Amino acid sequence: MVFGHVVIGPPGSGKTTYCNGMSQFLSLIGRKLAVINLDPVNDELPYECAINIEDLIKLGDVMNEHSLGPNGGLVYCMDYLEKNIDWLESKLKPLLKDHYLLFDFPGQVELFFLHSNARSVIKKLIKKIRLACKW
Ligand SMILES: Nc1nc2c(ncn2[C@@H]2O[C@H](COP(=O)(O)OP(=O)(O)OP(=O)(O)O)[C@@H](O)[C@H]2O)c(=O)[nH]1
Ligand SMILES: [Mg+2]
Repeated sequence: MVFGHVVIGPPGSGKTTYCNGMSQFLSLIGRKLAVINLDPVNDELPYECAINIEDLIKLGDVMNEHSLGPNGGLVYCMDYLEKNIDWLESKLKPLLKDHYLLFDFPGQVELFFLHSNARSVIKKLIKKIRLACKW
């Protein structure tokens, strides 16, 4: 069984702060943990990041190459992540045995409502790594 938190919520609601605090707490109680940053807008991460979406795709590159603004660029990045979910799976594989996983998601509402690509990424994660989820 894989344990972890998929941290979602409105912009600025404290998702990254929560991941940072929870990672400190888990470290203190001796748990192995991995924080997975899936927010391409997270510039300065306060936590040590095991997997970073920036290694797959960079928002700045997307905005330049496709003449998109930050919101359109973010939608593009999440589409790209969904289409390349194998990249994430392969990075997660070595962590699944004994790490507690914290997924830091972006907060833009359009990712969850107008477009469902972030929702689809979450569904794929839950299915593929059998992450038990409590909403
Ligand atoms: N007062 C207070 N401030 C908080 C709390 N959690 C986070 N903050 C502050 O709120 C701001 C946003 O926090 P983040 O953790 O970056 O929020 P986020 O949800 O990751 O933001 P996005 O990734 O931009 O959607 C920061 O300045 C935090 O210091 C909290 O529980 N109380
Ligand atoms: Mg954040």
